[in-house]
Amino acid sequence: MIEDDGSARDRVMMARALVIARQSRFIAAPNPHVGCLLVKGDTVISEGRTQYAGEAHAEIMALRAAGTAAAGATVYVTLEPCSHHGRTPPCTDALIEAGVARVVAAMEDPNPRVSGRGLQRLREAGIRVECGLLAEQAEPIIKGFVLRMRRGRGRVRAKLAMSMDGRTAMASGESQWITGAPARADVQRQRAASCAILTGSGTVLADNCALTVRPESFADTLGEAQPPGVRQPLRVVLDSRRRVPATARILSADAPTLLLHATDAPAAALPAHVEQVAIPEGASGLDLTTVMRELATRQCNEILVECGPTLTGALLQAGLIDELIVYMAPCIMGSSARPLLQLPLDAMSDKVKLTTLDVRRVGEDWRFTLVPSAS
Ligand code: AOF
Ligand code: ZN
Repeated sequence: MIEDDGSARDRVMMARALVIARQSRFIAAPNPHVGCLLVKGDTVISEGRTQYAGEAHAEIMALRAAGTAAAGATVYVTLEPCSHHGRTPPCTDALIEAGVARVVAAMEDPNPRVSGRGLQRLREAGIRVECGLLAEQAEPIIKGFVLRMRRGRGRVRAKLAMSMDGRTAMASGESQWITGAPARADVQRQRAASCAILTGSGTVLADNCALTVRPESFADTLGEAQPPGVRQPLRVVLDSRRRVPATARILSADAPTLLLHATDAPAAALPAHVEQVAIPEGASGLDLTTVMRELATRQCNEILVECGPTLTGALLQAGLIDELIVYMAPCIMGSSARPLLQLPLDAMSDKVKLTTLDVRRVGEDWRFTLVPSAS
């Protein structure tokens, strides 16, 4: 029994709802992953989390599991319940019909079709409504969705792996492997939680990478509730001259692939399942802002960049990277090996400033999460 005015209980319940929300991060996109709890007193009557797009939202899952016991319950939900008819009917209507007494939401839904209307509708139905509890934890877990709703494009994170001397490949291009198995499994998890994996033709030609999600490599962290079949993110290849051969692993049929090329690229006979879109060219290569716009139209919340130093450097310089995820391995690759980024700078005043969000050890390697400064 938690003894106070109820606010400690509210925090505990919302913290649990956030845990449940995270369990849907591999399946919910382009929907935000949301967690929901129905509670009476200190007892959790049911839990629900967002299913695949077009299927039930978190609140509906929790209501279904509770049945008639939902009447009079308090609802803890990590995002404002929706009030619109999207791929599914409004959660607000289902909550009202079930007769819940109180709704505690962590944050408003940034979707302009909802944005406060869900909370208002619940209040109008006589339900006690509060919003903002643990918002500082709720927003980061659906950051890509929030950015897509607010600024029109999702979150772009660039993943890099380097040696202690900041090298990412030998002069020959050989780069397998710099980091150990735990770090590579960590990348698999990042991929699985992404809507798109962006790379360049240089990386594809050098590594013949598949860039698919292999759930067996991180099965230990999938959670018991994980439905079978993790979603395969869209593989996006920037290949202005259409140099990637039809036999490349990245064009395999086991995951969707979008090949972006220049308008005047030579014709190529690629497998029919590979979607090809022409993008205008910028100063060097495809116009990267247009590339990101193309991904926004495809409702990509989370975009993981896994490419070589040239494209990563260009994206960083264009201000299109929101976060760098850098794995640093305890090895030295020497001075003829390739650098982390192709970004020629002359003066100390030109240096790109980064803010460290997180540093942690992953197996024998270190993972830095960094945000480029605005200026
Ligand atoms: C909720 N609970 O679990 C989620 C919500 O097309 P639909 O019907 O699936 O609606 C998608 C929108 O619903 C999505 O853009 C976001 O605004 C909201 N997501 N809302 O009540 C949930 N995932
Ligand atoms: Zn909903």
